Amino acid sequence: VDKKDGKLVLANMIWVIIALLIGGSAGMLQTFIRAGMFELPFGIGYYQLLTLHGVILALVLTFFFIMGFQIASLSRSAGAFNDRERLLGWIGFWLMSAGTLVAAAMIATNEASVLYTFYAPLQAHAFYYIALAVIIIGTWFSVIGQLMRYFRWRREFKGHKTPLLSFMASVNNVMWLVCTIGVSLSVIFQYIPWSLGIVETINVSLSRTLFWMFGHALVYFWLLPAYMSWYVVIPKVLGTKGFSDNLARMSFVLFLFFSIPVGIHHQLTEPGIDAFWKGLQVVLTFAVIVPSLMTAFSLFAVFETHGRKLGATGLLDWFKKLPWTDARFVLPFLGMLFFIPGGIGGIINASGQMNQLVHNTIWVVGHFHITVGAPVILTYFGIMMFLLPHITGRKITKQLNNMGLYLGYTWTFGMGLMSAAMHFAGLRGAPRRSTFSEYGGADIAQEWITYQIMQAVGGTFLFVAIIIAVILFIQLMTGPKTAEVEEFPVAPMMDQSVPTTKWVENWRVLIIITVFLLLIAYTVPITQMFTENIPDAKGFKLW
Ligand code: HAS
Repeated sequence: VDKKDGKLVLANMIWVIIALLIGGSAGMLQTFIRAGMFELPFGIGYYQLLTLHGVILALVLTFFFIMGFQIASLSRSAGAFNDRERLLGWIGFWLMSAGTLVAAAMIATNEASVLYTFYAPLQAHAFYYIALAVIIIGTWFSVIGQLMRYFRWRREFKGHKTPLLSFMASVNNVMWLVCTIGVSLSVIFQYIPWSLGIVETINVSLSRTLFWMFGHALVYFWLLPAYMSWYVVIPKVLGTKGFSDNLARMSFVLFLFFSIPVGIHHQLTEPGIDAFWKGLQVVLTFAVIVPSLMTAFSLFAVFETHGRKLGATGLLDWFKKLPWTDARFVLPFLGMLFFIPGGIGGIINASGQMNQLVHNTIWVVGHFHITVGAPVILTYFGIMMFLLPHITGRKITKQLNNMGLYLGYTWTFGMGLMSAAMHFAGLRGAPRRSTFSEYGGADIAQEWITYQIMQAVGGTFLFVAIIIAVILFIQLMTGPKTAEVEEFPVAPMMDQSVPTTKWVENWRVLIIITVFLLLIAYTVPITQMFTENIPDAKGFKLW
């Protein structure tokens, strides 16, 4: 990674560490409150803390990490940014930082206790929505700088296959530009005028639909950087080649197509959306599972071929040949293990009838902790293990590698316990987004208490893991400089020399298909929100 680009990457990563510490501490308190073991002092509200926890981890930590890692990936694979491209990255960084500080101030003063989904009719201070808009605009600046770097490479090396990492980052960036249109329209034309008192009412269905048009693509925006590492970095850490360049590109293209027209699977129990359109988006959701299955297949292929090269001959003994003492491998690998039940849970959620059982229960919270909270975050940790010393001119020492392993095991134990308890409690009906209550002595609520205590124990382990992580990351950046610098591992693919099918990098075609699917999935449901199903009552009109 180029030195000047490295500074920008590092600036983003420092936010990641701060967000981890604040958001993680809020998370531990959350589990104690839900277990009835702790009451918040100084009049701090439960939803205030929950908003802080969600926003700082799900939005702030992830956004800064993704910008930092993608800039590093482009600089590593396509070459250094030029001054203009890097400037866009810095403008993005400062806008995101300013937006984050204002949003944090609004949450701290209890002016924005609306959770990370900011569903209307919950209302926050107008500054909060403006701050969110500024954060999103900040990401656009950074993303455009990255796309300019990618397209400059294409111009300079006309006719050549683009570096895989740069292509992957660009898919994620284009997906981001398209999916943020919905939520931006909602924030600018609905939430800001409504919170300023310019209009009295807000169309709740429309705001939720525009949110989820963005909100589900958001989960893949988090996931794809982890997949970039699984496809490209992990094989190099093993000392082998990646499985297939073409398959990896195809899987990312499928994410571009199917990440956005699926948001209504978060609204399956909501009135105001026709069953046909819910059904269609469920079908599209099953399509977005395919690229994850392709990824799982590639990973197994890499692991097995690597083990066989090292002499494994039995059915599963190749498994033993994996580098079990290298934190750069173990952290993401633990994440992959979580993604097996995480993916199964997602498929359950997406299945219309089963969604009726789990929707709005704490099962869903369990689901997102074993998707974003484990595969994604553990892979981010694995990336930080090499990226921080790589940028600051250091090497991972044995002691820091071992700390990375402890981080992985503690996180896995804590997250495993907490999220398993959430899934089981959810199946017994425990609601999400609720503080401790005995529900008037209801028998069923008694059943949830054991699970709530398990969550608090898991939350405590996670907090310990966060302390390890923060100390580790600071040491990775500040230890003594070394002559030999940690590498940013990038593996060649087994089919490196095979040319890519032309249309896979024909952005005009890719964007047309993406927008076409988006229009098919959303035109009628959104039109109906203006024309039908809108009771003429305060709170349900457009404005
Ligand atoms: Fe989800 C709710 C459906 C994936 C995050 N999801 C959420 C929410 C979040 C979230 C944050 O259809 C809550 C939002 C809120 O606040 O209300 N989700 C899915 C589906 C998938 C899925 C179908 N979700 C994710 C990912 C997330 C994430 C990824 C974050 C990063 N989700 C839903 C639905 C809801 C939902 C409904 C709404 C629920 C409701 O009613 O509210 C799929 O993408 C999953 C596909 C994944 C797989 C797994 C592939 C496995 C791999 C690992 C291989 C392992 C190896 C190791 C190689 C098919 C790649 C091998 C070693 C061995 C030893 C075996």
